[in-house]
Amino acid sequence: MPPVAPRSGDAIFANVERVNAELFTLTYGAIVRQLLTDLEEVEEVNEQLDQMGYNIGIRLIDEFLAKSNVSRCNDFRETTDVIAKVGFKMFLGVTASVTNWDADGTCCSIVLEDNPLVDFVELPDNCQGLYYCNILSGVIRGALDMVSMKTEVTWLRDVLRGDDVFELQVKLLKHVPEEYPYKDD
Ligand code: MYR
Repeated sequence: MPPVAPRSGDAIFANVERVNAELFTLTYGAIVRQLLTDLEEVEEVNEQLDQMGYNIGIRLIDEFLAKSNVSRCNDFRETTDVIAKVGFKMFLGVTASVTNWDADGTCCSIVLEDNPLVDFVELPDNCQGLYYCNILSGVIRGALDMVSMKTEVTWLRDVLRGDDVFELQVKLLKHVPEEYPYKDD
């Protein structure tokens, strides 16, 4: 029998991380599958995933702000950049880019080339109306709600629907800046 070479700590952690990521992906897939079984219409599944994401987002923002050391953003551009570069990295292990800004800086696209949620996923023909990753749009909407930004988040492109990348449009509907009981000066 060949001797078993001891693996370095780094190799073990890399392996644990990979297994965790796969478990996360498979668990999400199982949730979507269950919703497809339980609900009659694909649109209801989309709605349910978005709502689940929203409920996660309104809680996740605290963890994000505590762990990321991100300070208050000056505008919506900075906020979307933080989501794409820091938020996606922290919770999904990938980064995204921000493009397609409108003239007044209230609407843009977050483009995702890698998306671990869809590893191993192929949609059957009867699920073509499904927004498989709708949990993500809900997470963003929920997290932004907690920092006083009302948004509408819509999928424009989806690899599972034959597009080359994932593209989420984030539209700022209303920003209610928090008022502080003191003046900075
Ligand atoms: C502020 O101005 O208070 C900072 C606002 C930062 C908002 C960042 C929201 C992070 C959402 C993470 C989404 C991850 C999706 C996988």
